[in-house]
Amino acid sequence: MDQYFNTRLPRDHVKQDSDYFATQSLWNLITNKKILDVVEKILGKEIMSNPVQNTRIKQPEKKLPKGSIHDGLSGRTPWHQDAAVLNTRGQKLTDMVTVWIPFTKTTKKNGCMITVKKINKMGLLNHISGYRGQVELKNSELLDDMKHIYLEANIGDVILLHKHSIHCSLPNRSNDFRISADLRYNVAGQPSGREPLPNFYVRSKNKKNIKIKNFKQWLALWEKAKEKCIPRKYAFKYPLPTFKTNGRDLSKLI
Ligand SMILES: O=C(O)CCC(=O)C(=O)O
Repeated sequence: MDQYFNTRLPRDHVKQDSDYFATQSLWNLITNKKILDVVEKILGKEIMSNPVQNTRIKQPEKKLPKGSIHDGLSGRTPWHQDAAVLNTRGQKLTDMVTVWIPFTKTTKKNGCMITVKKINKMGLLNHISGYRGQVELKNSELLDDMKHIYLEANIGDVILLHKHSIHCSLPNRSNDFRISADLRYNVAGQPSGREPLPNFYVRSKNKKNIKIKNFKQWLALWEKAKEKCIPRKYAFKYPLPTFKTNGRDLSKLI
């Protein structure tokens, strides 16, 4: 179910009938002028849609099977930096911004994201693989007791995350779904960090660069990507950022 509502192909076991959620309304959002105007202020005028995109339906935690409580999509998202879910080239070379969009009002109670003041300028830090393979900042328990900033949001708001912003999300302790999308964009010409998934110009000074112009063409890109992923049986893999020295451990930096 969660994969059915996810924008992108599943990470593993990509098959002919693998679900992903590419709809006209999502296409409209990805290419929305107001969103791109904001992204342009951060990334500049040459912008590509990045395929590390998710739509999340966070279910009330009390209704979740135990194994899903920390799984990121339907449950809590562990502390992480978004650059950590790119492949190694992407981790090194890609300037990416996340545009997080609530479809339901998002509060402390239903599992908003949180961050901590003054810890977002440390560059990429070491991550580990959580118990369900989710990407998790190493030593993240150190953040649990720090003073948190609650990124609560109303419908119509957007939250922008730098690729090195340290964040996680709280459990959904309400009785309703918490629904959101996190769209991502990168500076054109840089690796997407998830080849061969769709990475295409959405804004450029040279109009000829805008080759994907409508929902049908976008869908065709995903189908083409799927064909490439089926024989290798996965859509993406990313070695976790693990630097040789422990100087990149959160514990050495705070
Ligand atoms: O929506 C959430 O709960 C977490 C989102 C997130 O961590 C992200 O977009 O990187």
